[in-house]
Amino acid sequence: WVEPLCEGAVVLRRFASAPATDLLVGIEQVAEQAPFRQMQTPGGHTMSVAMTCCGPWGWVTDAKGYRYQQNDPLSGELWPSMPASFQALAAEAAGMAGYGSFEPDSCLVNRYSPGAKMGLHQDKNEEDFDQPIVSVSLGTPVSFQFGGLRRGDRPQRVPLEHGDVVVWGGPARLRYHGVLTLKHAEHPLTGSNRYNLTFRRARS
Ligand code: MD3
Ligand code: FE
Repeated sequence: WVEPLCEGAVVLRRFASAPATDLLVGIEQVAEQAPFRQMQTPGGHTMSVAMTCCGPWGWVTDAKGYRYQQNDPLSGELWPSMPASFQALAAEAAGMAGYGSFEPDSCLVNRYSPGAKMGLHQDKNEEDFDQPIVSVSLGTPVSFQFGGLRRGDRPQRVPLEHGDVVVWGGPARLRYHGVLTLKHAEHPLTGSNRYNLTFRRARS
């Protein structure tokens, strides 16, 4: 079940199914300290996805732009620490995809409710594009899209379900990607929500 998606990217189907309940407890604990919020894009739009972060660096967006910072702008406090189980899962998944010694210093937690989506974008606020990104899907299914290195490249669609883990590195690291509108569905562990954990190395 190590399924190549394209050069540099693999899907580990259901890899996070067994630890899913622990991961969801971890998300709840993170959200007690740093609540989910819908951030503003630099263009003045409110994101439909609600986000929070854990680990030393958190990804934020506001009128000033997209960036990583060590403090939660809502509280001014450091982001909650990354649960050890999160870190271990991310490193294990990266290892299975051929990226050894992945030590993420940032975990962005995305919460999609029905109707939420994420437009095509590149993840390029990190310092070292040689480090992969690991993404863990939990809850209701969604259609993920990934394109090429140029915005105009026609994207492919990949269904992502509860427990699926994707590792993006090498030539896939800067590919455009996004998430189509979440449809209404029910999952026993998350209700109508989908969660995505995105593990990154923000700083070298
Ligand atoms: C492909 N999140 O938070 S993770 C994001 O499902 C983000 O919430 C999506 O894109 C989500 O930035 C998808 C999958 C992902 C992450 C990074 C990538 C796919 C990627 C980097 C390069 C190519
Ligand atoms: Fe992304």
